[in-house]
Amino acid sequence: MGKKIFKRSAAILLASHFIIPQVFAAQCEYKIVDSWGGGFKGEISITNDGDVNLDGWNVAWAYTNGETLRNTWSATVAGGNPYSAEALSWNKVIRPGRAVTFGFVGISPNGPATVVNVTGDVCSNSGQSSSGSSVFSSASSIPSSPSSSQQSSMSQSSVQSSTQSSVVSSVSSSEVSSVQVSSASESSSSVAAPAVLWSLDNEASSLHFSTTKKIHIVENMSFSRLSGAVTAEGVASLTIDLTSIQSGIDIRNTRMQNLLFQTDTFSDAKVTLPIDLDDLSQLAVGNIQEFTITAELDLHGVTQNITTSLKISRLTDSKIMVKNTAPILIVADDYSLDSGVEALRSVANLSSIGKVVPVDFTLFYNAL
Ligand code: UQ8
Repeated sequence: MGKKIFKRSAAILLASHFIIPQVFAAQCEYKIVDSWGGGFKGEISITNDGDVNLDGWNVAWAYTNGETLRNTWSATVAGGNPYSAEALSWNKVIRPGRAVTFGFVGISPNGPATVVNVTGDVCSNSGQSSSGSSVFSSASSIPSSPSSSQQSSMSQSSVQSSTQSSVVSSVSSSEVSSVQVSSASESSSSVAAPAVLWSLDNEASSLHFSTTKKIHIVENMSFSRLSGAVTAEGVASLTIDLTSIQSGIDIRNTRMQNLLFQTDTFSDAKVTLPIDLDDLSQLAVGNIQEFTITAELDLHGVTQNITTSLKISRLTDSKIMVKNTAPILIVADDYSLDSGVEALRSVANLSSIGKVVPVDFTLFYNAL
């Protein structure tokens, strides 16, 4: 049924393509969101300024000052220099007025990282209407929320309204009409952020982890400031304020913030995942259900997927509890935390510090 609608609307679009020239109206923007000695965190956003869905995107960019990328997220990034990025299954459709953002961490050995141009079919029409027309689909073919069976992780920031007006690149004025090049801030004024349906209750929620030193000494630590939401688009999130570390010793809190998490640059860790709101709506008050999920954890500028099992309990109509079924094992090296752990080991004069850290949480979400 859905396929029929899709085929019909695709046929209408195809037919209309020969009558009305297809307008490409995406702005591709490269931004440096953070930088530090020899490194940087960047983002590329693609904002659909047209009035039909943009279905599929692929962009490219090249560095001129020796920058190279180390970690990327929310896109399939390929190449050395130039680099290219292709949409993942969950973020290939960009609705009118919406933006998709993907990110990366890189090194910049020759001084501060530079802002570069982004190119791609979706970034301008530049006479490529035939290849470009295939990336637009009718709005009716787009599911309203991601399916829980999608294995790729979803970042809340991946589908968002863009409020940035800085450094819009790749849509050169010679290639596009003035209609297409509206600024991202202009387009964002008419775009509402995804509606938040559930909000994390920080007072009730907790997240603990255990550390090991000198082989046998295990200690429990936690974070006291957690926030998060579940949106109408089916994206659940958890943000951990890393400056709220509770290690039991003040000087240790400070050292872990400065030397390990580097909170001046990476103040939060963020977990995001797609959830199936329809599945959850079947969960009756008093019932518990186990789900296997894949989430994205963005920690210390590195994003990794975590697949784990969660127990979700509906406590009341307006309160849901989420617990991990088994400890989630975080390996410090996977998030480029190994040099920080080594620095702490040496400052504290310890013979060893374990690099595998079990994490447990109990989260409560209240309906808004
Ligand atoms: C409708 C409705 C509401 C539905 C909701 C349904 C739903 C499914 C919601 C989803 C909820 C959700 C968001 C679920 C999340 C799922 C997942 C996958 C969560 C992942 C959580 C996670 C793993 C978070 C990471 C937390 C984190 C940042 C932990 C820190 C880990 C590390 C690496 C710590 C380093 C510890 C270390 C090595 C310390 C070294 C150290 C030691 C040992 C020491 O002794 C010492 O003192 C001398 C030090 O000195 C300073 C040390 O540094």
